[in-house]
Amino acid sequence: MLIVHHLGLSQSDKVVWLCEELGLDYELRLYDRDPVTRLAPAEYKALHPAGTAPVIQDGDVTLAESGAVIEYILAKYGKGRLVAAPDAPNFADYLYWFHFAPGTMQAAMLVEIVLSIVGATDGAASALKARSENGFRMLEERLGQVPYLAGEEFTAADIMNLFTLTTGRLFVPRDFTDFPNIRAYVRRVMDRPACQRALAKADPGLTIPVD
Ligand SMILES: N[C@@H](CCC(=O)N[C@@H](CS)C(=O)NCC(=O)O)C(=O)O
Repeated sequence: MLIVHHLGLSQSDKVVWLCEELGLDYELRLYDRDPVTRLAPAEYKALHPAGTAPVIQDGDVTLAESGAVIEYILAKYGKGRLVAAPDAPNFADYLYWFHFAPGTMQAAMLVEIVLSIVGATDGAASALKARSENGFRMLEERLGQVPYLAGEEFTAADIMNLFTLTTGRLFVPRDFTDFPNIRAYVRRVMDRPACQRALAKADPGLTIPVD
């Protein structure tokens, strides 16, 4: 059976969400972050050399890296659901926004965390910080044009991006007052029953930033 190892308050919540969307039979194992470092505990780090969430196990396969994990589950068990096919007009959009989450936004969030730890405020720090600002502006613009990131339909590109707009803000606070399209989008995708089920299973009792 597919085993999803979920680290609390982490982007492995997107794997739980995908499994719920697809109606898969899976086993969920929960881990708390170290209360002091807020990093993964030793037993989570032992699952995969990367030492980061998400990690899944499926038979002999142990896989980390969020994009790889989501693509693996979609390819093995998705039956064509939640993806844009190569011949679909929005295929390039699907790919772009799918990879936008780990490739741009989460990298930018990590940079912001490091900058705040070292207290850097110089020009280089500002230029690096501008990356996430630019990313949020791009998301706001895109979501003013289409209801979902890949276009008219909800896809795995949306599953990839929600963490940055919600739980990720517990680590890097971000005010979306001036981003009405992002706020409406977050409510739209979080209203999905599978998303609600995933949040209740992955981080029970957690109130995550929505607006
Ligand atoms: N590029 C990796 C990044 C994974 C990552 O940094 N995960 C965070 C959770 S959001 C983590 O494991 N943090 C705890 C730690 O580093 O110990 C991916 O997309 O899976």
